[in-house]
Amino acid sequence: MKSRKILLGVCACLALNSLYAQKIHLQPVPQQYTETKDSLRLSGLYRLEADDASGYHHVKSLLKACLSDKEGAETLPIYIGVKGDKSVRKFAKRIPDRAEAYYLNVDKKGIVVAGHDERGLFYGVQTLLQLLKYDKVPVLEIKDYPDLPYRGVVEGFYGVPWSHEARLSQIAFYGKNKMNVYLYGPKDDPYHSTPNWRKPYPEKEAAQLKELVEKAKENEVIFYWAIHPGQDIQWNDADRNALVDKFEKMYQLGVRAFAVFFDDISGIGTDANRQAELLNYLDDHFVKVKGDVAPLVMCPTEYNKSWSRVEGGYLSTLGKKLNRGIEIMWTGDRVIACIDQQSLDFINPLIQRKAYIWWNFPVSDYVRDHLLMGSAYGNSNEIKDGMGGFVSNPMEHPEASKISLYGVADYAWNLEKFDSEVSWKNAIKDLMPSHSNELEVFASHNSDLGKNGHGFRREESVAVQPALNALLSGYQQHTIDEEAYVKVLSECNRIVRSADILLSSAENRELIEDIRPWLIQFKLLGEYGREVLRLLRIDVKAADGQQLYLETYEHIRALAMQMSEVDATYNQNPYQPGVKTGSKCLLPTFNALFEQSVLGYNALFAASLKAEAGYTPYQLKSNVRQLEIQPIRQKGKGGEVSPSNEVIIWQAGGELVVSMDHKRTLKELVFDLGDSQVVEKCFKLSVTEDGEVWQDVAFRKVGGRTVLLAEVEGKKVKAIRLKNTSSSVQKVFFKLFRFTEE
Ligand code: LOG
Repeated sequence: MKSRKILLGVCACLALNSLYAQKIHLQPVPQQYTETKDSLRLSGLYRLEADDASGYHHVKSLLKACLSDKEGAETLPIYIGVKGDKSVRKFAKRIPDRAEAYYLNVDKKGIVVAGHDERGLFYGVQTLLQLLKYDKVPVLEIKDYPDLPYRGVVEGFYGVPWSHEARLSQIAFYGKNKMNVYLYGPKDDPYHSTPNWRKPYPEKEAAQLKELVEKAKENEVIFYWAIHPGQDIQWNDADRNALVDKFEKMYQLGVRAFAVFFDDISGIGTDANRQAELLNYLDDHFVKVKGDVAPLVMCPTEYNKSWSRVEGGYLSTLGKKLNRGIEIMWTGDRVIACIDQQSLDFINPLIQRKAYIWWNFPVSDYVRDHLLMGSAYGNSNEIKDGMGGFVSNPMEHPEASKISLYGVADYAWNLEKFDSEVSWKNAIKDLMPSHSNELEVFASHNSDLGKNGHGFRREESVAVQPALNALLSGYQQHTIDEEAYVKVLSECNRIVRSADILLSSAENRELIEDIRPWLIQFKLLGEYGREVLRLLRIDVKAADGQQLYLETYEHIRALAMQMSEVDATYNQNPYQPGVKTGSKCLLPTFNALFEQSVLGYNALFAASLKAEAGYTPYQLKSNVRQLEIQPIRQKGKGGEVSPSNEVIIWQAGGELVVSMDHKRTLKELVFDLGDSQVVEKCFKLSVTEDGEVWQDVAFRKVGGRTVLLAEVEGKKVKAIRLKNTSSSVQKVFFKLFRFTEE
């Protein structure tokens, strides 16, 4: 076959010419990388050598970014090809014999990128593009391949689905970072789930999905379209055909990979035998018949260990009955969990295949007032042989999710070399090259989830935490730890500066829009901290000390009020409304310092300045495991238990008790467990005035089909109790529990 020569010219990005060879950073970290002491100054002039008939248009177009029409200059050849192509024949033996592998060599004679297959070639070229950003590189050789066959993202969260533009940008990002799967399954797309899964997409959405499929192809990403039919599926021919018809419609839009999700459902849809029969039918009569469709992926109803074995046999039934090639998803020991060898040792034998991990991070649909922008740490580095795939469920903020998705890409490609901290820093640089320092400050204080029903927490404010602790404990003993004080103060300054710079940065506007309310709040938090620190220093016994103290005190109260206004104004979703930032270490420490200082002042001057920050009048107790740490919060004149996304396994006798700090007069109480008939039959709602004698309260349906209104108006109560009084486990949702006071 004749070789074709294409001239490539100077890359604009190569104009910089440093004197020193920089340390090469490649993402994800390659499996085998060898460099010699020799180095090569990249001239920026290349010619492409590829087999004429090879195609690889999407691969070639990646390199075209460097095209120039300058001819005649001395050029360095870039040989690209796939095993079997003439252009890379000499290197065939050096390509690792694994799917998606590539071989890359850079020396004075030229550059070689040889893929095991087309995707491998694509990945090799991605690595090359990273190298070409340096003006000088060592003579080097890379042999690379992924540890896991499937790596990527499941858009599987509740809340506002990603926009079309955001998805296009995501898919390009996956390609760049060598992730090969995007599973489309936003819970709030009605055509994915009940009630409209049977219906075809309207024209506009269909056209957009088609475009996504094409974008995915260009980026070597397998576009999986998932359906979530379990809440109202009837196990009959009509529904089976409806499902096949829907798949067929999606096939016509170009989709060549399908998934069926049975998570978070109750009722007859949860039957393992029926689910397996349906999946096998789809496998035998759709996937295999088409011939060009990827292996099916399914998400089971019992998708984590804490729910399995409730009725026994669900997972082993799937394991036994599901066709071998069908992948089974798994979130680990709990809904939100990290994966280790033990978790795989539990699940893999049961399902008789390697679990396809659905990692519920950085998803924030159960803590929507927080951003999860910390590193992707916590999964074992030694389990590459135990997983069939690894996909991450992100936040509804697409751009902000990229920090952890970058880490996921890094992890799933090369588990043993994954360093979450290094990867996190690189991700930040990648997202905002010119303002990475500021973004790092923000992300380092916006990573924990706060108290939540899943009990999943993350590190936050790690670097400044010792100083915060030292300052607080010193102050509690009436001293100021000078070193800690300076550190915390400079962190406050950094926070204010970073927030300002990011808010007005022209770089990555999509990201700034994702996080804008949190940036506004973050700036206030920095100012608040700064003023609290100032307060600690005021000598109240000096001439104008008291005056200065009162002024600063007033400023702090004003900042606190502005923070609560931001919390009550932005991000007002009905689940966890509001905007929390620095909530793990910074805010609690500032609050405690403030309180301590004001109490001291009050004692000294017999004053009565308000000192408390964040007092809550309600408390929740439950012996239902999924509810026991569910947050409760004040909402207007009343309170609300945070709703949950999943099905609650509510044991016989299990109860939820909301108690009040003192007797309060109720006006209204509404609650929703998803199925009002079950509630009427199996649950009792009661209230107590003295904390001892309980009195049942009647309730009835209002408005929506499942919302119940209790007759509590005018009742004086110390506590409210909802109890499963039937003699069996009830599987219910927990969509709403809200009361108001008179
Ligand atoms: C859902 C998922 C949701 C996530 C976090 C799975 C398999 N399903 O509790 O849609 O985003 O947890 O809230 C889930 O995780 N249910």
